[in-house]
Amino acid sequence: MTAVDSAEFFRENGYARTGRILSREEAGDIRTLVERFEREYPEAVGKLDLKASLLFPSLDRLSAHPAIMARLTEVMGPNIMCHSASFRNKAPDGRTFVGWHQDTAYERVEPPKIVGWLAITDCTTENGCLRFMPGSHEWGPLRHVETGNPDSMLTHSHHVAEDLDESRAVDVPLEAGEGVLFHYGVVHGSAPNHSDHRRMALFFDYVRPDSVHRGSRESARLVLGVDEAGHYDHEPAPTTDYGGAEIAAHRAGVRKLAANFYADWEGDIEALSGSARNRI
Ligand SMILES: O=C(O)CCC(=O)C(=O)O
Repeated sequence: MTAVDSAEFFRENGYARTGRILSREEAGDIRTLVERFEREYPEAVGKLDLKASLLFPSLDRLSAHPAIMARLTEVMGPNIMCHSASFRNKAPDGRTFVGWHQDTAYERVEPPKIVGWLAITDCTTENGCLRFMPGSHEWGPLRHVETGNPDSMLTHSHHVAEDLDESRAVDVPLEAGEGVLFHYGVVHGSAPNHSDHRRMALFFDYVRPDSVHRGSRESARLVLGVDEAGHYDHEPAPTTDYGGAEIAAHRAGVRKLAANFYADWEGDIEALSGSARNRI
């Protein structure tokens, strides 16, 4: 049976399983969309790493899915913006991993963002499901180190610098179509994929419209309620899959995000992602 955690569990532990958001068939449709995109535009696969919901109407609709909104409002209130949508597709290579980290390491937003992470394929301990350090969202910002490890799925290849008591870690296996919400400050990661198939996941970063973001002005898309604060530029809804206007809106949004998240990045923003992260 699909496990569901309460809002109280979220406040205590920094994460909570949402239960089923999509049917297996609907999750399969997203997989098909991604695989078709990878075949047709292999050079653009990195665009799936950030703000992917600006490129496809079906992902934009999913970012505002009533079942996700119902769970989010319990912990975020009635007004919600989607700041980014990212695929994390982990090859079955036994190497690619996500080190223990807090998302707050490179992005400071108050109140912190909440991530809605959806399993597109079954995500198991064997194929590297998400793992959490329960309660670590209350630990405050931890020091992180950048390792340069090419097998890290994180573009800064960072992880928490101090020793963690791994015996406290909790794996969160999910069936395709199930989700988990987590607090931006919770320590999380995922181990290599030792199965014979790719692990696929899609997550949305959600912010409150009245949240205060460190750095220059960014954009986001209002998915629930109203924006009375005006802290973010409003992003347009995509109307066609990977059309010209969609690509332009995506580029504009990613540039604003990258100005803060990758402030010290010296390379080409377009080439930021898709290296280890969404390897086919
Ligand atoms: O999908 C995963 O395994 C974790 C991804 C993650 O934590 C991140 O990209 O910040």
